[in-house]
Amino acid sequence: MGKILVTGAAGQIGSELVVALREKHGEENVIATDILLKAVERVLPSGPNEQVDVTEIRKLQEAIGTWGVTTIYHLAAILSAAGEKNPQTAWDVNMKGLQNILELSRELGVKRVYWPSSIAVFGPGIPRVKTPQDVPLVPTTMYGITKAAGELLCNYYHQRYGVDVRSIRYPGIISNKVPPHGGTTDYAVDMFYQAILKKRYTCFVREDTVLPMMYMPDAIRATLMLMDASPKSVTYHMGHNLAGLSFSAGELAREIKKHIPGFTCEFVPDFRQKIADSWPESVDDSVARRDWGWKPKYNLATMTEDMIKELGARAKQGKLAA
Ligand code: NAD
Ligand code: AKB
Repeated sequence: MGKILVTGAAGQIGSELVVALREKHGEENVIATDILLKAVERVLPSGPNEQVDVTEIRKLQEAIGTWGVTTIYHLAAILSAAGEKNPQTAWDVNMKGLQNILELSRELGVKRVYWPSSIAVFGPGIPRVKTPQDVPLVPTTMYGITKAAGELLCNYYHQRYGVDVRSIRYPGIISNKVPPHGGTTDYAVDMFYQAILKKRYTCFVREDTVLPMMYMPDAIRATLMLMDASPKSVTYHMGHNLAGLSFSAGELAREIKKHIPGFTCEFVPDFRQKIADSWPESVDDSVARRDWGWKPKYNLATMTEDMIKELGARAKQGKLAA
């Protein structure tokens, strides 16, 4: 079989997606790459790993050619909060990286490409509850701009060159293996770590802030479902809306308190509040449900229970650090 290349593999999603792909396709068939080789070797100690900067087209070309890559999961990116601190870098990494991947896929005949978009494509002036799939995309962050432009670029490469590129507008992803960094939805993960380690947390968005979120097992399952779907059932080559859970920061704190009664949370909004306020509270994912059978499994209660079980077990072994 052709090999699978994953970029940005050391990150929050890559570190778990690579494990799922290696389980499904065989360890030797999935090449995990990241700009940080040491980080990828630490989180994915077995299987082929390589240092690849996605902004360097020659290095990418060499990796795709040498390994005989037929499928790419392109995850490398700068996220929303980090992108607001350094918009130029966010543009360079997110746009140049995606263009390099699409161009090489066209040139070298890569059969299928996965590229995640985000709820960050949305901006003000649209319904914030059950945001429809097709609304004007007017994001207010550089990250959101790169995701909206990236969706158009994916659609262009599909229509013009037939590149089979597929995409999901991930909500904020909640997970317990590699902590997130540089995003606006990070508080929904940080809260768990701090509740377990210190029994208190200072949350950087208001208590009533509601955002769409998803537990990692659902996100991985959705990604594999979309990539396995037959080309006929994938009618969309821009990002698919995907709903999992929607809750306020206060509701999450109260749910955690059910398991850790002494937990206290205060809410001290910083610059990320403005980003959160520009995003939907929930999205309408009927296209993904209709076209490739998407349905989430986790709700707030089951996700919280599982997070606390996993992180609590690591804390007991002295292996948990935020
Ligand atoms: P992350 O920040 O945890 O990981 C990104 C990885 O990319 C890091 O390991 C980093 O070292 C690497 N990277 C950065 N610049 C690079 C470069 N020039 N070349 C190669 N690698 C580089 O991000 P994540 O949360 O795992 O997100 C993965 C993808 O999913 C991104 O495209 C992100 O926009 C998207 N997404 C994530 C979420 C979420 O909540 N985690 C939500 C929506 C969309
Ligand atoms: C971020 O907060 O930047 C990401 C995202 C929703 O794209 N988690």
